[in-house]
Amino acid sequence: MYRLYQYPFSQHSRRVVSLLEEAGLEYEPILVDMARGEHQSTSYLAINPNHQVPTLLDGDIKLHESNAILRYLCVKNGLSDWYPEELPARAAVEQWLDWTQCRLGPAVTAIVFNRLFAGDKGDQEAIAQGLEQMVELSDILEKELQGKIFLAGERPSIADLALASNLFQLGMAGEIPDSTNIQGWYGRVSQLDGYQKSLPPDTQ
Ligand SMILES: N[C@@H](CCC(=O)N[C@@H](CS)C(=O)NCC(=O)O)C(=O)O
Repeated sequence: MYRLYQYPFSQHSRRVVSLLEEAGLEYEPILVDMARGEHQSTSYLAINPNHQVPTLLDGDIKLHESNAILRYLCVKNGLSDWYPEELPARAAVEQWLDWTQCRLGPAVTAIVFNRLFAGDKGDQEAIAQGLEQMVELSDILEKELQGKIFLAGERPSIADLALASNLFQLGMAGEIPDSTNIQGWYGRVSQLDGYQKSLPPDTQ
């Protein structure tokens, strides 16, 4: 059985939980209570020296990086619905996974960490910069989703799960873009049972 070290308020953890739940894969969730600093503990650093969640354990394999975990689970379990094999759809999934990680993620983290998790130490300038970046990023995403059901076709993929986990985070800060295509797409991903099950307590 997979063992997943995770924290429900972590966007990177939730995308992995969404896939495990959607695909019906058996796993043991292990809470790393970040609010209590458990991600910095010696025992957790031995599992993931990056002091970050999630980490997946599968026998001798130990994996960090949420998107790498998503790809690993798909390949290992033949989840071609979630990680399509046909090249154009595969390329779209890869592109949006990387975009989520490299472009959207840092802006979301700057806003959400500093507004919600950093307390008095919240960096107001970082929030302002994140919000400014979100203007551009929302526009890119809104245009991409024009006429689309999901990012790589008519059914959801791991790219949708990854991106939606970031949007939920933005939602906690009251900053989900309110444009039509993003709202429509986010509504569709939000209806997925596995996505719902990944959400923090009291937000489902
Ligand atoms: N690139 C990593 C990022 C993971 C990450 O940033 N996790 C956050 C929670 S969402 C974390 O554990 N932060 C604690 C820290 O960096 O010390 C991934 O995709 O898994």
